[in-house]
Parts: sequence; structure tokens; C-alpha cells
Amino acid sequence: PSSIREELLAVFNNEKETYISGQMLSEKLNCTRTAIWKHIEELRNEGYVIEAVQKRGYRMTGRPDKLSSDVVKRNLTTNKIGQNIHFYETTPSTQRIAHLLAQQGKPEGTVVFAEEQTEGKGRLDRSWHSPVGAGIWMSIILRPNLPPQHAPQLTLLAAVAIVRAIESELNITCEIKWPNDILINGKKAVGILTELHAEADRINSVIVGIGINVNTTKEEFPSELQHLATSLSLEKGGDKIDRASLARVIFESLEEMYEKYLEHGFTFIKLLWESYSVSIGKQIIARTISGEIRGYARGITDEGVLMIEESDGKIQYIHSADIEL
Ligand code: BT5
Repeated sequence: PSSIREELLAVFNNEKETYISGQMLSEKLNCTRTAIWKHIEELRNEGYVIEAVQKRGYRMTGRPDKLSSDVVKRNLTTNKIGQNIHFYETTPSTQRIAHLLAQQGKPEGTVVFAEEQTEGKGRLDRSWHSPVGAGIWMSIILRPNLPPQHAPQLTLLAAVAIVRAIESELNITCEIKWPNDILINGKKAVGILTELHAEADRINSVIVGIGINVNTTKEEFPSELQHLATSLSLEKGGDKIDRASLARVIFESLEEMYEKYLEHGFTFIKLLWESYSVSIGKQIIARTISGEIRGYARGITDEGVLMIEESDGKIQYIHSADIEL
């Protein structure tokens, strides 16, 4: 049954202007006209606009602003990332679902996507505001054959891949704030949360959670975030942005970086990351759980650890902190 739906969508996508009769559809898809009619009703309920004109047939004139597997997968050129997407209308957090799927052995590249999260997670038990339909809220399962201490590199890798995707798709200039924030004009547009299942010496799976404010309006941000957060649409003067094509470009960019990383190591990611970084070369304050460190951000190590030079010349290595510029 789901394949009729997909074929139907494919026919409508190929025949953008012309009407197609119910008779023709039932012959093409090798099913009854009643089945066609049922699927058309279902698509309408999902927000597709399908005109029916007597004697001429059906024509699709509108698609829902919803992400769906067929929309994202159309023209997707990756081998793994995004080839398998689990969609949710609403869920507490895509991270939770991805953790379960990872433990059930779902393959690398599996994505969990939600239109809305009711308990979106940031780091350290903070929350991530994820209003319905406004963003890309997703978690990706990776299974790199690496020691656990290399996991932070994947956060930096994801940040670089997303920045490059946003810049190429939308022509918006982004900056990265260590470790996981993507800023546009100084405001946070993307957050990344990397969590892992590992044994002592080896990663089992990594769940890369990505939250991108795509079409969030100013009013949709809670007041405490209005001055700190932005969306891609707001940075584009309010234009609505196609989430499906952005998701596709991000999957492609991530896969490209990930494959290069597995083959050649972290060095080139590190160079790219430093070129997008706002913090490197500046005086910063790092707030860690054990206190504040002030100094000059020297760079990141080959492991992805932030190096801060204090006024006495001593170098501090920061694994986890919030950075103030
Ligand atoms: C992050 O944490 O930035 C990681 C966010 C990861 C979210 C994704 S969405 C898909 C997946 N499923 C999840 O449940 N999570 C992941 P952190 O660096 O701790 O930043 C959190 C802080 O950012 C909050 O305390 C707020 O100040 C701010 N914030 C919350 N929602 C925001 C939003 N939509 N846009 C910008 N800033 C936000």
C-alpha cells in the first residue's frame, strides 16, 4: 500500500502541469480506481493539494510544508546518511528515539526527525526550544570504529558540515562557537548535541543531535531567547526556507566530511573548523563545571579540545564549557 502512495507522488511530481485521469493512474500503478481515490484522500489529509477536474483528472498543486521521506529522499545522493528516516509529528526528543534505535542495531546513517519536540534537549540538562514545523530537529546514528575519546571530534565535524551546507544552500555566512553553536550575526541558529554508547576502548554508536532554527519567527522564540537566538529565515529577511532541500544538502555535506574524516583523520576538519571559529584568537571566558577560566583561545588540539592560554602563559585544556566572548 505504501508503494502505491510513493508511486502516486512520483507521478504527480513528474507531471507538474498536466491532469492525469483516474483511469490512467490505475493502469500505471496497477491498482483499482478506488485504491487511487483512497490514496488521494490520504494525501489530501496530509496537506497535499490535489485538484480534481471532471473529464480531465487529477493534478497536484500544493505540497505540505512537512518533511517526509519521499521529499527528502528525492535526489538524495548519499549512501548512508538520510537513507533511512524515521519521522515523528511530535516526540519528547529525537535523541531518545535514536538511542533506542541504535541499541536495536539500526544501521549507520539512520535519522530520526520530528516536526516538534516537547522536551528537546541541550547539553547539561538544558532544553532546546523546538516549535512545530519551524526547524530541523533530528538525530543521526553513526557507528565509527574509533576510541571514545575521539567522539568530540564528531561534534566539530558536524558543525563544519552544517556550516558548509547552510553557506552553499542559502548563502548565509555562519560562525562556529566552540564546541557546538553555530551563530549567524552573533546569534545562535544551530545547536549540536553528541551523545555516545561506548565500551572502554571503542565507540558503539554516536547519536548526533542537530537542532536548526529554519523558519522560526521572532514571536516563536521565548522572550529569554529573542536576543540570543535567530533562524535562517529571519536572517534571510523572512523568506520561508525549504527544509527538505536543506536537510538533503546537510546529509550530503555530513557524509562527505564523515567519509573524509574516517579515511584521513581529523586534521582537515580541524583546519576548516578553525577557519569558521569565532573564538580562536580572542580573549574568552570559559565557564566549566569547576569554575571560570579566562584567557586567549589558542586553538583546538588534535582531539578537538579547546586550548586557552592564561595571562601567565599557562595552557588550559577545556573539554566542556560554555564560552563567553
Ligand atoms: C545545544 O545545547 O545547543 C544542543 C541542542 C541540540 C538540539 C537537538 S534538536 C534534535 C536533537 N534532539 C534533542 O532533544 N536535542 C537535539 P546547549 O549548548 O546546551 O544550548 C542550550 C541553550 O541554548 C539553552 O539553554 C538556551 O539558552 C538556548 N536555546 C534553547 N533553544 C534554542 C533554540 N531553538 N535556538 C537557539 N538557542 C536555543
